[in-house]
Amino acid sequence: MTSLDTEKPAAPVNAAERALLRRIYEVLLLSRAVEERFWVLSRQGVASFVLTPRGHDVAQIASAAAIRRGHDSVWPYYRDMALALALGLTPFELFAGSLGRDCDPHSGSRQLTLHISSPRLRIGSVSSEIAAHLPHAVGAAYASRVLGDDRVAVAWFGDGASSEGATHEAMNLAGIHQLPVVFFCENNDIAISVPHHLQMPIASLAERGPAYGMPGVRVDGTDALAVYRATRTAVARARAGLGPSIVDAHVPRITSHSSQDDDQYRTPQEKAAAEARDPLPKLRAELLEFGLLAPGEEAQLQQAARARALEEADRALASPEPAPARARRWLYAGDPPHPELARLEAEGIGVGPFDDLDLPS
Ligand SMILES: Cc1ncc(C[n+]2csc(CCOP(=O)(O)OP(=O)(O)O)c2C)c(N)n1
Repeated sequence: MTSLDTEKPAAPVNAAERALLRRIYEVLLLSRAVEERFWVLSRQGVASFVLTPRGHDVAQIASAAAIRRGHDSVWPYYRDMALALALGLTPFELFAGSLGRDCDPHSGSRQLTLHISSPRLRIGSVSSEIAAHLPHAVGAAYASRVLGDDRVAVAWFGDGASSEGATHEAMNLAGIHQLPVVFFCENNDIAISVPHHLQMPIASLAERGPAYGMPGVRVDGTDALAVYRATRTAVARARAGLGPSIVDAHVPRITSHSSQDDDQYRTPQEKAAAEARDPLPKLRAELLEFGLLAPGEEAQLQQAARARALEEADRALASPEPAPARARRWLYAGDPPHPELARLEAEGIGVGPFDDLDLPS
């Protein structure tokens, strides 16, 4: 690969960025704890399959910090569990969805696992079809143009999704109309088992940007600040009416594609290379270097994250499954929202992990 893998992480320039790094780390630990719990529940046959963000997580969290939570529109894909937590979704909401509970706030258990959505956080409900949500994001951006508001739409997707026709259609339309949308690729060099060079004959999706009439930037997706800054620039550009951008974040996929496959299509060397790019030890080292994490503090944070994941998973497990009599709920307009969803909506966007930081909005 290119020098991206070995570049030294960006240094924080101000107190807000230092505080941000620390918060990203806390969300990262929560995401890892939630993911571990998911994996156990899946192996026990209680939860359906799990797709982990491990390796993508820092890029997801850092990019989430660059948008206006509850204002901008979010178009995630199935691997974006850490993104969801960074935007203020709770582990309970994620577990309730994947465990098929009646109170699943995403869809009342009508969606596949980890197909997160949230009207209050303006997270769109997406399909399992990869890249199908990119035109939706462009549609949301077009709506902002028509309505004259300053919302930016951001779509997260993988390198495999970049091969789909929908990606071309979305980028082409966004470029023609210079819409306020950011295309954030979590490029892990593999789509289930198909490698990067069979998805695109170029080093980075960012290279396609100018051809669609937009800038494209490639960034080391394990470098939290670099991802935050690249996404901020793209979001600020869109908000200022200067049009769309592509951010291609180079990330490792540390686990198998999902808990349903055994990763046998990768060599032990390829798996070891992905593990070696784990952003967690890298971020920990940065925090220690900048004095943002006391030695020994991590164990405490980890324990708290695991306790929270366990408690919220147990609470989801204890909540009822949907009653068969309500199978046709929401087939027609007019059905009231689920009380859990109504409660969450009434509470508003709640408190997010970065809300109290002095970040530019
Ligand atoms: C249109 C379509 N084709 C194929 C699939 C099957 N499929 C599910 S995930 C996936 C790989 C996607 O890879 P990528 O976009 O790189 O994301 P990653 O899982 O690597 O994060 C494929 C091919 C699908 N869901 N939709």
